[in-house]
Amino acid sequence: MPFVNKGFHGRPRQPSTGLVPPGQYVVDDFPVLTAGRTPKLSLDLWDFTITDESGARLARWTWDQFQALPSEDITADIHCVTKWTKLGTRWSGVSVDKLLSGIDTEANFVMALAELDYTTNLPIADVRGNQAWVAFEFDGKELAPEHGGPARLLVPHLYFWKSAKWVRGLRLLNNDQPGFWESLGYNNYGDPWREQRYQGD
Ligand SMILES: Nc1nc2c(c(=O)[nH]1)N[C@H]1C(S)=C(S)[C@@H](COP(=O)(O)O)O[C@H]1N2
Ligand SMILES: [Mo]
Repeated sequence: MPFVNKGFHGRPRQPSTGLVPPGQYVVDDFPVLTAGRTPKLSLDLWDFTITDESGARLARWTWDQFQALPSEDITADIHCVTKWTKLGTRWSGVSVDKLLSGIDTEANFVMALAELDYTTNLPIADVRGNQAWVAFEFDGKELAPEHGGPARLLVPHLYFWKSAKWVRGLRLLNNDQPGFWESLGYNNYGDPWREQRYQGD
């Protein structure tokens, strides 16, 4: 029987695949991995912007405007490069497809920009096609600060360092550039199914 769970927002959820990528082990808890401290963010000052390569603003939402966008429930398996996998995590968020829908761009890559200068780069194709969200709820509750609240990127098909916590925007890039971990020797793409942990994998 297909698993269809009507969530709070009335959309069907995708089930966990139950599959575990090579070299990973399954955890029940939700580890916190942060390089540095947890920023304190005021929702009054929060915004999410999409900029082009020159930094020109293409779109901007305040917290209230962002909350008014159509959101989706997502169930996904997440895989950290430090080898833990958590199956069937449940989120709510706005798809990046929705955020990019009004924007005409030839960009091939995006840089996710987060608080405290955390960045991570992705091909734009990997944040399109219902594969990436800006998530603001986890397990039916507002996203906890240590897990990236008020909002984080969620790109579950890549290693979890691509899911930038405290994300504040996307910069559209014509040419790829490494983000924070990518410039420290982690793989540029980070496909857990091909075990792309480090440069050269
Ligand atoms: N802004 C920011 N985002 C981040 C990180 C970080 O240090 N800063 N760590 C990344 C890594 S390596 C992982 S595994 C996940 C961890 O998310 P969690 O703490 O919610 O488990 O966040 C990713 N996003
Ligand atoms: Mo990680």
